Amino acid sequence: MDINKMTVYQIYPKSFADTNGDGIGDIQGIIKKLPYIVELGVDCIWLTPIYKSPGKDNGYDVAHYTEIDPVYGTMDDFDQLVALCEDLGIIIMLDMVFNHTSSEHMWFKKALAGEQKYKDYYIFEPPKKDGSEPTNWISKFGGNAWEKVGDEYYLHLFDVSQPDLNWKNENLRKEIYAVVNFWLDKGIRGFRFDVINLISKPHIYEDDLTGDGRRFYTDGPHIHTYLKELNSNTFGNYDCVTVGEMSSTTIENCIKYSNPKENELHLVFNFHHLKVDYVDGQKWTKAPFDFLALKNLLHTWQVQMQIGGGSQAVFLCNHDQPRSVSRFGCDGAYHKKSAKMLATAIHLMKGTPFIYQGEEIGMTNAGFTSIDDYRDVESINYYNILKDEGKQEEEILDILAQKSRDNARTPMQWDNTANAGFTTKTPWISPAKNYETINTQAALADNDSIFNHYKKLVQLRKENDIISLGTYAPAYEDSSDVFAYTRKYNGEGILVVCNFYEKETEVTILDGNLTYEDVLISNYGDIVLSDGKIQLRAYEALAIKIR
Ligand code: TEU
Ligand code: CA
Repeated sequence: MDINKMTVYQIYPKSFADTNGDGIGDIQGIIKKLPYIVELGVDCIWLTPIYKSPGKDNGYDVAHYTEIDPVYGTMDDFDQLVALCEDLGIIIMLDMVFNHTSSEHMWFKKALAGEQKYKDYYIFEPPKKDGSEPTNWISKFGGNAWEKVGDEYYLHLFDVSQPDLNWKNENLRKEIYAVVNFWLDKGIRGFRFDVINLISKPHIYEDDLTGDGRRFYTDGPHIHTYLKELNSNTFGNYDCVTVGEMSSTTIENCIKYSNPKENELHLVFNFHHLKVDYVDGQKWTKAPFDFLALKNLLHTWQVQMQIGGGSQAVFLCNHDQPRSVSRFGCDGAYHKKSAKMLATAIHLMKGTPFIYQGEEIGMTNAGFTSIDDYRDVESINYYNILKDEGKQEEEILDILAQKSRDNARTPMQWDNTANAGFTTKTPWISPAKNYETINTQAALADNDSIFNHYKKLVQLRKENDIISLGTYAPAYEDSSDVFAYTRKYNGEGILVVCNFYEKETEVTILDGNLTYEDVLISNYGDIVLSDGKIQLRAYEALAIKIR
């Protein structure tokens, strides 16, 4: 499997396509839309969790790892999808959630019933002497990370309904390997491991006097040993692609996670570049994004991962993030131009690009104005926390409109009919109001669409070794509005130049002999050169051949 030539398309099944009118996307919906995925040209589809789950965190609270949740269909539906994808040469990447289970998982139920074997699958600790929580750690979804049952507490780094698993326990690790092997036996060759760098907890549990506790369990003490063991007991024996979701990680660890010599994973996601609109590191705030920080983080990770021989997933959006065109581009007057610019910036980098469903048509933030529109557990928790802190309703809704994960979870916009063609009945979450103009039907009918730009980028990566294999170097590092880099391979290269703003700007030509024929891809269709400079219009993006 050539991960450098591959582009992955992320499907959030719940919001993709509903075929039975219950308002929730399903496996048959994915099957129905396979021709659309083929048209885009991607090599792999990542499905966020479709396993049996009470759905408190939309499937990231797994109650049974080897059963399909009835809301998505049956195992027969899944097998049908696998067979169809195999014929089409599309790899299915499944989401593996092994930091925690649902509190509805049989293991946890047995643990609560007092069965020691299963208690040891989780992390139970006695209270502090005063009876309070074992540590002051904060859950990622708000509040203390420990929940009391009887006279003990269990750890939940996420929702209270997501108890953390105890990876120190070898029996638990074997259960996990059995799950991965079950899906390997079904022919699955792609895995995305949810918050996998949080599984190795510290030897002792202590208060974090300087932070929220993450420094004790992020990239924890045995993490590399666990991943090597996971690899050798499961997917390491097959031709697979794996990607680890790394929360608050470091480059040094990500090199280890993904350098082939380490036999851990193939790719990593990091999120530092998606925190550039946090105020003082806090997500639940509202602010414009810091372009220089974004640029610096993208460059630093590209360069350092290259030096260390690691590989990364490159992306601007997923089901946990606001929509990239609303966040880093312009979802008004320069919708098309800026969406194509962002795509160009990401897809010509070193690594494996991930497209999040709807990104390829420039889907925008949800535009919700009432708390009743929101469904996400994290958003609702923080709505209440911000209220308790004394913030006004209007300000809170403003923050949610910018930061909520539901921005990316509105129904996929297929056409201009009711509910964006996602369902014939009531959708589980409302679509964004702009579906009448932003939808796949309109995109497919327009040669100049964002969709066609993505399609071209996916194709270029497959055909062009400079993009898949070339070395990366930052360009125009001093510019305050342009993000640019070069890629070089076997004496040939490309220069990628992206204006992140509406305001026109310019950069000095590196090579004096550029002509329009040298443009590999652009969002304007022509290039403006004058006085030895490339003149860049609003949100202009260009990839130019260089020597
Ligand atoms: O997300 C991990 C995670 O910590 C972040 O994505 C988080 O939701 C966000 O940054 C908070 O500000 C993964 C999954 O992608 C997410 O959907 C799950 O809710 C979470 O793990 C728990 O399984
Ligand atoms: Ca359905």
